[in-house]
Amino acid sequence: MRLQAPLAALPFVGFTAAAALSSTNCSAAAFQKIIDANGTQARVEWATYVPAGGSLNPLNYTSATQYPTGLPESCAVQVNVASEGNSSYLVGVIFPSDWNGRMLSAAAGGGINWVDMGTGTHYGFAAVSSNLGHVGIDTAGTWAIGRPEAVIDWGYRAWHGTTLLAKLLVAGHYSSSGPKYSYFYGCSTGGRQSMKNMQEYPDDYDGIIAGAPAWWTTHQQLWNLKQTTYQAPANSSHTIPETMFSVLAAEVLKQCDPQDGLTDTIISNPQGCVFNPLTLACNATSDPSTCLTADQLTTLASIYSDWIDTNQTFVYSHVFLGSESSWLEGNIGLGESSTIDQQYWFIRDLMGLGDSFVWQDLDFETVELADKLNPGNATAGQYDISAFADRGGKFIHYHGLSDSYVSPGASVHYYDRASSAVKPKGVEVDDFYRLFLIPGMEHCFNTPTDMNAPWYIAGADQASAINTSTWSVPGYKDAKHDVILAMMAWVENGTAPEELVATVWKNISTADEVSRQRPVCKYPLQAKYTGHGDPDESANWGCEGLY
Ligand SMILES: *[C@@H]1O[C@H](CO)[C@@H](O)[C@H](O)[C@H]1NC(C)=O
Ligand SMILES: *[C@@H]1O[C@H](CO)[C@@H](O)[C@H](O)[C@H]1NC(C)=O
Ligand SMILES: *[C@@H]1O[C@H](CO)[C@@H](O)[C@H](O)[C@H]1NC(C)=O
Ligand SMILES: *[C@@H]1O[C@H](CO)[C@@H](O)[C@H](O)[C@H]1NC(C)=O
Ligand SMILES: *[C@@H]1O[C@H](CO)[C@@H](O)[C@H](O)[C@H]1NC(C)=O
Ligand SMILES: *[C@@H]1O[C@H](CO)[C@@H](O)[C@H](O)[C@H]1NC(C)=O
Ligand SMILES: *[C@@H]1O[C@H](CO)[C@@H](O)[C@H](O)[C@H]1NC(C)=O
Ligand SMILES: *[C@@H]1O[C@H](CO)[C@@H](O)[C@H](O)[C@H]1NC(C)=O
Ligand SMILES: *[C@@H]1O[C@H](CO)[C@@H](O)[C@H](O)[C@H]1NC(C)=O
Ligand SMILES: *[C@@H]1O[C@H](CO)[C@@H](O)[C@H](O)[C@H]1NC(C)=O
Ligand SMILES: CC(=O)N[C@H]1CO[C@H](CO)[C@@H](O)[C@@H]1O
Ligand SMILES: [Ca+2]
Repeated sequence: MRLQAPLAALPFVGFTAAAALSSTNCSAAAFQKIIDANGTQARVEWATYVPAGGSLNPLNYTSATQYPTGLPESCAVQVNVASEGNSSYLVGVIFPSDWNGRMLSAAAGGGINWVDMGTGTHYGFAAVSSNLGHVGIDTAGTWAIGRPEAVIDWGYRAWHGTTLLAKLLVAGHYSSSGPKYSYFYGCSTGGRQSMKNMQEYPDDYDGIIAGAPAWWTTHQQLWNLKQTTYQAPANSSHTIPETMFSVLAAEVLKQCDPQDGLTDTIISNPQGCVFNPLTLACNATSDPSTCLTADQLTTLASIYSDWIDTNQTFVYSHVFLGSESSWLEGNIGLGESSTIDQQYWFIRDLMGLGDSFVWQDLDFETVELADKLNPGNATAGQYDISAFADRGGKFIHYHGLSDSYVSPGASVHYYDRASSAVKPKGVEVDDFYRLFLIPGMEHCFNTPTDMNAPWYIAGADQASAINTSTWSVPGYKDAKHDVILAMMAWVENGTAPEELVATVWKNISTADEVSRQRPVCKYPLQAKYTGHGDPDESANWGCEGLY
């Protein structure tokens, strides 16, 4: 299904599919000509024609789950952009022949995010991404050692440059005046990228969609190590053992599920749950693998508490009740040194404290130093985003309440602070910025098996959980169910999203038979069952005040 109505409403002329497809247009030379005429320092590495149904695999992945497949007929290009000193970054753009007149940037993951770009082309977007100047995901920092220019590119500079270059190429390739509307979506570190861009360069995009954003880089990365230290060293008397994780998840679900008003396997309001961990306390007859000792209960209390440090300084929010399903594979883990090693990249390589820094050294001074250095100015911590509101920008922010990698509390913190910061500027937050907390969603996608909560809203990294040739919400390609279409409706039509309907299917691989759908309400509202009809149908729910 194509996006018919909005296309028809756009006054785009001067572009035909045939024009975009001529071999002269989709050649490295054609793109280099556009760049040179602009005086930009950038070199086209390659351009390639993609036939309808084709794939694009520039990183030579061996599994089709890692690169876009089943693309619409397109032209793709990769450009190397010179930055400061000897640093440079890569920009990728896919130009679908059947262009919708708009641009969609997909935040970087481990390099150019070809998968989410591919998703964007199905809507008709010219799709853009960047590698931000380094190879590898943000869990290794060796690329940053001794390269302050590269750290600035990563922090914010490469995305601005990428955006300008992409707009230039879109104008040139389609012989147009450029994209009529530009959007940016990303999750996790990608959510940070989109928020940082909005804060520094409010004119770049009309709409920003940030999922589970790791926006508070300096505190976020230190907290990820802090989480691991609660369990360290491995096999201590205070270490919660592997066998306890599922027991704990089940007990939290048992206690918190009904407290939100409906026993439906979903914890809709984890912050409103009064959880009593003593039901798991060991006694004389307990099986030691399924109970918690006094020391382990203390560890649990730390995990569920905000990181408050010297002088009552709030450093970072805790994980919420209902996030236990991802603790074992995630940052909390078992206190093993191998898990801790993955948390060092920011402190050792970006802050420059080197390999002699060990987890026992983490303290409030580390936090103060992180804030002072703020490597690459990466923290997207500007709360006054009224400049973005004033230029007509819209911001949709969402976060899964079962996320243990980035605390949903950090998202609430940002929203609350931003609301207060824009008010004195005469800006009402609700007019341009809405936060959606998704009950039972883990980090960016998925839900704990036992909860089976609706989580899919076609956000960043979500469509590829179905397969790499799908897009939007299969069966529900509309602004109620798809956050990208919701954003377009808000920016282009002024229709603000009051709620988003999230979906979970019986089988995510086929995404054919819906298991449950439910509205996700804008913060601080919460979805409430009307009391009539099937609770697995969104029509039987409404949004109500949480407080
Ligand atoms: C992928 O394979 C092609 C063809 O063998 C090669 O030219 C290209 O350099 C490879 N790309 C990467 C990132 O390894
Ligand atoms: C890049 O520049 C840095 C100085 O900023 C230098 O240390 C490094 O050797 C240079 N790398 C290359 C590949 O030229
Ligand atoms: C280069 O492209 C940018 C982005 O589209 C544009 O703002 C600028 O005016 C262009 N410069 C020239 C010399 O064409
Ligand atoms: C902790 O104990 C488990 C089970 O006895 C063992 O497999 C693991 O190697 C131990 N880990 C460390 C770091 O000692
Ligand atoms: C002892 O602990 C177990 C859980 O480990 C619990 O099921 C049982 O009720 C407890 N017994 C008493 C007497 O508290
Ligand atoms: C804590 O607060 C006291 C009293 O205001 C101040 O003197 C001290 O410097 C603070 N400590 C830190 C680490 O900021
Ligand atoms: C980082 O931000 C600070 C404060 O706004 C500013 O003074 C500094 O120039 C910035 N550094 C870079 C590399 O952008
Ligand atoms: C804008 O509203 C019109 C009329 O309801 C609708 O047809 C169109 O799809 C909307 N555009 C977007 C981008 O949502
Ligand atoms: C989901 O569908 C896929 C593809 O048809 C199939 O291989 C898989 O077994 C199914 N999973 C479940 C849990 O039914
Ligand atoms: C991908 O998922 C979509 C939506 O469920 C489906 O229509 C399509 O057949 C799937 N493609 C592949 C290659 O599995
Ligand atoms: C940028 C560019 O070269 N655009 C051209 C693409 O091809 C069509 C048809 O050949 C031309 O009309 C465009 O100017
Ligand atoms: Ca419930």
